[in-house]
Amino acid sequence: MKDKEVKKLIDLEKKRQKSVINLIASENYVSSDVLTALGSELTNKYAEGYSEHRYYGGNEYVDKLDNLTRARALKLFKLSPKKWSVNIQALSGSPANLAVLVALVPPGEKIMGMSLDHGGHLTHGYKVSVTGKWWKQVPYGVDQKTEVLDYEKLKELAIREKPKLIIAGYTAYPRFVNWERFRAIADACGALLMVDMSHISGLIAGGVYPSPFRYADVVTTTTHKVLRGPRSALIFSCHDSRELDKKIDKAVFPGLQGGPHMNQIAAVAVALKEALTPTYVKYAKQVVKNAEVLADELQKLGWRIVSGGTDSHLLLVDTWMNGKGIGGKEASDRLEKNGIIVNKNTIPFDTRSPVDPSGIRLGTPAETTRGKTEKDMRAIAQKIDRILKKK
Ligand code: DSN
Repeated sequence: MKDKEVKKLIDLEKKRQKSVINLIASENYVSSDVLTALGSELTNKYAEGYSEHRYYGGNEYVDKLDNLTRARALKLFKLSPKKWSVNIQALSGSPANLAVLVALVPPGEKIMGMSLDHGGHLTHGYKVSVTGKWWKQVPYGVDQKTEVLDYEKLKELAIREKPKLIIAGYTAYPRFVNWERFRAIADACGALLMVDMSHISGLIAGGVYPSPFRYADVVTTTTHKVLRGPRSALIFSCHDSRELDKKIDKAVFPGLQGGPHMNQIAAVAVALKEALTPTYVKYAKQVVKNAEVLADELQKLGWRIVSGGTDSHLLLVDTWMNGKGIGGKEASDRLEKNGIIVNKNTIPFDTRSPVDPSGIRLGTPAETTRGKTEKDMRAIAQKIDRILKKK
């Protein structure tokens, strides 16, 4: 690479990534094939439109790549093209979620989404996101005592508020979600059900987390978390008389975006094929085992784990413990100084501020990619404990 300044920064970041223990629940390390596709000549191509209906010439191979990627995405989640469509052009998770709302919910209407401090995402209608400005969020959360979803309370809320669309699937909820119960709630108030499976799509692909497809009308996912692809997103929608898929395609292009990033789409295709292998299934299983052991060991060392554990790749540690411990910011800073990268995180019913909340979020996808197993997780938990308890 001729640009020495940029080369130096890339090399330093590469070195940093290798030298730390990465417990950011939403990060991962992609394969060299994914990197090759990302850095390919496909970045030179403009391909506005959809396969076989483009606004520029020269899309012979791009169309083939587009068709291949969509076929792989449907195959990975065991979906029939007769029942499901997938849009592969959204540039990442936030624009994907916005596209669904633009397509399916008139501005000013209500959308029901989990509050940010309980584990929801900004784009599920939080006030600082455009999704909270153009639509009215009906916020919901977990039960204060159990710290898990209370489906009866959700149903009462949905019937009272009558949102047009309900969003399930979160960024900081460690437990299984009962998609069937969500379908019943959506039906009880006449809402569409959208599942944002960004955090768990890799676990669903690996068969270690329940699939939402039997129950949802629309499913969005980023591709760079457990799924281990490039930063991008997929939007799956039911392909029926309601024409949700057509509305979503129009919202993505020309509604919100211009030309798709075809190099990114090629890298998604590579990651999807990787996720279709037995090696990936083994990986997904290990991700969950590692998270369970990390939670268990921290609990043994005296830390409170939100909801008492995890069913997935992530866990929330209450580091504050009603003033007996330390704040999430200090915890995250201290860990980073000692080579462990995490993010500070609110816990449900947090009394502290989001910039210095009561907890941290830990995830195992990245370290599992690097070959870590249960014994490493026990050692990491002990290291975390020593760092956080140091006076
Ligand atoms: N920012 C991602 C996360 O860390 O969960 C969600 O988009």
